[in-house]
Amino acid sequence: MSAMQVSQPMTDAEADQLCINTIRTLSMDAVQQAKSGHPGTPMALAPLVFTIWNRVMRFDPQDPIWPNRDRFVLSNGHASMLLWSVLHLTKTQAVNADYERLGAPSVTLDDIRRFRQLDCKAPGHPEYHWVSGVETTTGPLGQGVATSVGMAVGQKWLANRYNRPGFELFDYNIYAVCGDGCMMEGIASEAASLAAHLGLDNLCWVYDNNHITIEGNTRIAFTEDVATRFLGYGWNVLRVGDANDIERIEHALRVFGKTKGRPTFVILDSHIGYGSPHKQDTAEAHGEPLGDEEIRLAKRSYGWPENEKFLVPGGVYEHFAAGVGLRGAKARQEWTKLFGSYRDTYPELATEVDQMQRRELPAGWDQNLPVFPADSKGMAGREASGKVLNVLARNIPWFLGGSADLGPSNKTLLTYEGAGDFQADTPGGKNLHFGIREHAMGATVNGLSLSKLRAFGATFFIFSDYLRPTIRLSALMELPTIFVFTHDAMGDGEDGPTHQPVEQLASLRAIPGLVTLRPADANEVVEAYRYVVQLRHKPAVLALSRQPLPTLDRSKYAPASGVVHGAYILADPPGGNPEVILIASGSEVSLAVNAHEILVAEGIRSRVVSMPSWDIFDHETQQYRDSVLPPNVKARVAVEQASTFGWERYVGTSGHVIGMKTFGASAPLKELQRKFGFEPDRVVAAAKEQLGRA
Ligand SMILES: Cc1ncc(C[n+]2csc(CCOP(=O)(O)OP(=O)(O)O)c2C)c(N)n1
Ligand SMILES: [Mg+2]
Repeated sequence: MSAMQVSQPMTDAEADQLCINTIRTLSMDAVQQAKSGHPGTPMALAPLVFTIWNRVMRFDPQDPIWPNRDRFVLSNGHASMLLWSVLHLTKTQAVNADYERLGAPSVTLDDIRRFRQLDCKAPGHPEYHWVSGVETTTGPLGQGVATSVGMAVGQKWLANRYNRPGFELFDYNIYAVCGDGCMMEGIASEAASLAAHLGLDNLCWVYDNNHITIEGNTRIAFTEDVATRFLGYGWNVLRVGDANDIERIEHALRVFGKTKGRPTFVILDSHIGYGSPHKQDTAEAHGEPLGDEEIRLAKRSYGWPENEKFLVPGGVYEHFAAGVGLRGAKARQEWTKLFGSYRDTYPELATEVDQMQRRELPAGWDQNLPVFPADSKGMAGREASGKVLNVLARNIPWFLGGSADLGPSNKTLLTYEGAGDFQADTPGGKNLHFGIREHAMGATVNGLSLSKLRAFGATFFIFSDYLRPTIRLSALMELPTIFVFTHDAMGDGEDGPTHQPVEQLASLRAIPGLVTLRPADANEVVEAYRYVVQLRHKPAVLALSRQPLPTLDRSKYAPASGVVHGAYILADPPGGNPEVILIASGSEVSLAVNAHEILVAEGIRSRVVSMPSWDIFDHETQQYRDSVLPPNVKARVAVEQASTFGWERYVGTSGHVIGMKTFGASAPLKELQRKFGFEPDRVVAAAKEQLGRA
């Protein structure tokens, strides 16, 4: 179409093409202006994204968080200009963290002009929370598609619990677009396998089969038969041989809509950098600006005014308004009306939906949380955790989760009457069985959190490494996902160093915004959960012991409610005024208490600080922190069965840290404790040394 025709009356087909070319040219111009970014894939996938959004998706740009909207996930997040273009052209509105509509566009043309610049709403990759209309943060390849599986599980669960005859409250679909990179990443394989097992027919992935990645043609590294692979998983596999054929694309999406009992995988053959005479089908089109001259040539091939930049021709906004805009508004209005009468008929259920959407907890969420009596034999952290999880899952209808095949070991099985298993034919179950797919588990629980459910995922602490990228993303997205990790130190002795976490605590503590908690006894486990469940915008990791830990006598020592401060004074010498401070977490707290008793008996004024969470403590006031760790008390010993890395911040450069400087070893726990110095005598000796009384 020539520039002249732009303002003329158009046929629908012309308007479609105009919209598609607007997405293409905005993307090219933005990347060129930023001198960085990925133009080629938006040029190729503009017809796909146009078709999904303007012809199929049920999404109201006026309310991008309407609960029954279809979800769109751009798993090949480097092609973010696709999303910024379509959010802009549909005039999607901004909402804030309190879920209020701001009466302003989510992405302006100015944002697109400032693509990839500080504070603009068109960042390098899609960022949930930062730009309204982004359903999940993507960029680490494979994460988007895997997270979409959690969204699909979430929809199934919501539909099962809240839909009633005549009230289809939740019947939305999830569309994810991905590229070769996503297909190569292991997480996508785990997630695809799980999705097919669970029969998630609300899930559609479209694979941009362009044979190009950064290093060149995929023949250098990726020659498998992807279609056969997905057939093997049990997906419905479709193929569209021409990424410019929007009728065929629409047809495939309609087939997806009718496919029952399995997810749909659409292989879309495309040409990266479509329309660029010298860059099409090359790796250069992937991640480099095209250059001014090449942009002119590409625009010429689209029939676009060659020298116009950031042009949105007349009719484009209108065509989106008449497509997704009208369809979405109508769907949302109908839904809002439906939900109104649902509220009259099922007030309790409607209240649940409201609370969930705002990440609030139902009344009575903490009733019946256990209190454990003092017991020197005690209880394992995982054991106490299992009891708490079962109470919480009962009290909070939308609290659910599971383990990567370690449920009996993690003690995460929800065993109360009616908890049930989540399977294709029982989508109301609250026990998720992720199989041995830790990475997909992390993405799935994130997808559930994005769907406003409260979800937990569990495995051994050592295998947190297998899902670490998803933990990081939950923190980046500010999602209240809960990660339950048991066997948190050397407690599984005989399994040896492959199973003994050393550096995991330090590395998780380094993730901004993540709350890591390592409770000391059964009552600290309860308090840790009490804290975590109330978080609305932060993920949490619970590191729990395999072996029994003494349940501390809270009439003698401070109450476990101190957990809420991250660290608290557990024990002080008679009359207070400590001269040495012992700081510990988890299983080492009772060890510190034993050492403290010995020291006090010898007339040494020691204090024990239980420090389940650095992160929480660091957010306390200076005054509180100084009251727990008085700056003038320099004699300090930290004890933790983990890497010593970072403990200087609490013990100072002159303090002593009893921790791990090597990997562990295979032996009974008692022997390991002796070998690595986790015994009261060693703590006592270190304290005396600190005081110069060794
Ligand atoms: C986990 C991960 N590894 C590596 C990268 C860096 N990276 C970004 S895009 C890309 C190539 C992706 O190829 P493909 O998915 O085929 O995208 P296309 O160029 O076809 O759009 C790579 C390696 C990344 N973003 N995430
Ligand atoms: Mg590719």
